[in-house]
Amino acid sequence: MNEVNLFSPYKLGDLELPNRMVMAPLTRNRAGDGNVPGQLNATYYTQRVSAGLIIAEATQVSPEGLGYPATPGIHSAAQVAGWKLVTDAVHQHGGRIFLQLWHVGRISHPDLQPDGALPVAPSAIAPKGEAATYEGMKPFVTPRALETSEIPLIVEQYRQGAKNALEAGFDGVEVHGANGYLLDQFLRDGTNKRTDEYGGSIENRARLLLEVTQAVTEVWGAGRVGVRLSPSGTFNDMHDSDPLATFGYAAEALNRFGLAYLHLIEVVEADLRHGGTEVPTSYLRDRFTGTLIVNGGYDLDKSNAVLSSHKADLVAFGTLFIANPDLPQRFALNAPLNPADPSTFYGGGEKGYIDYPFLAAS
Ligand code: 8OZ
Repeated sequence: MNEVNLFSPYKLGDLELPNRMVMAPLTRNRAGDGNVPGQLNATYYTQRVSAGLIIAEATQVSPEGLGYPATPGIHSAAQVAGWKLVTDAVHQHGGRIFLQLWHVGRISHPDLQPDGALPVAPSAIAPKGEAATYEGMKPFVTPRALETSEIPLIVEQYRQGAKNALEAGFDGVEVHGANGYLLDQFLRDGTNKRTDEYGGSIENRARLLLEVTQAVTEVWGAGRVGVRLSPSGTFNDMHDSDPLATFGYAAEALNRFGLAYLHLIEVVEADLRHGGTEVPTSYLRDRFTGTLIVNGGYDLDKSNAVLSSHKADLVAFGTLFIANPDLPQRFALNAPLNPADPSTFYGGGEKGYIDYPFLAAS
C-alpha cells in the first residue's frame, strides 16, 4: 500500500506541489520603510523554497489595514515592486508562493493609522490588551464601527490587493479570515453587534468574508485562492456564542467557490484557557468539500498520521519553518531540528531570520 505522507506530491488546483508541507504565513516585522519588502525578505523566502507551498506573511491591503510596525503591504507601487523581488527569487529556485491578504480591523492604533484616525471594525468594541505601536505597546482604543456604505470600499481594497498580488508575480492568494482580524471580527458575534445586513444572523456575519472571497476569486480564479480560519481561536480577544454553527456555516458557504483550499488553525491549549470552544477539525472536514490544510503543532509523526488517515490533505508549519529553512530535507532524513529563538520572531534584521543553519552546515 502506498500510504499518503508528507512527501507525497499533491495537485493543488493546477499547481503541482512536490510535497505536502506548507510554510504557514508568519508575521516577522521585517519589511522596509513604507512597509515595502525587499532583498532580506527575498532571501528568507528563497531559503524555504523546498516547501510544497509557501504562504507569505499577512500583508495589508490598505493603509487602514496596518496593525503592527514593519509588516508589508500590497497597496503601493513600491510594495508591488518589492514583492516582485521575492516572487522572482522564489520562482528562480523552483518554488511556489501565495500571498496572505490582510486587514487588521480593530487590532491597530491611531499611531499606525492615516491621520491618526481610529481603527475601523464591525462594531465599536475595544479588544482587551495592547497594540504594537512604533513607541511600544499601548492600550487598544475603541474602534470606529464601519458605516454600511463603507463596506463596498473594503471589498474593493481586497480586490485591488488581489490584483496587485497578481502583478507582483505570486502563484495565488490566501484570504486571512483568522486570528481576530477584520474578517474574523465580522464573522464572530463577540465582535460583531451590527444591525445591518453584515450583522446579526450567521449568514449576515459571514457576508463580508464571502464578498471578499468572491472579489478575490474574480481576480485570480478560485483555484488560486485559499481562505484561512481559526474556528477555536481566542487570540486578539475573540469569542463566539456558537462556534460550531458559525464555522460550520462558513465552511459550507465557501464550497460555492471551488477554492484551492481551506486552511485551519486548530485549537491550542491557550484557547481553552481563554474560554474558547474547540471546533473539531473533523467537523469542518465533513462540511468543506475541497482541499484542507491543517496547522497547529505538527511534527513528522503527527503529520503523517493526519495525512494517511485523510483527515487533512496538507500540513502547514510555522515555528518549524522559521528555525529550519530545509525542514522537508530534515524530515525526510529524520534529522535533528534547529531550536527556534522566539526573541527574534518579531522585528530585527538578519539575526533569527536568515541565519538559521541548513543541515549540511549545522
Ligand atoms: C503574530 C503577531 C502579529 C501578527 C496572525 C498576522 O496571527 C498574525 C500575527 C501573528 O495571523
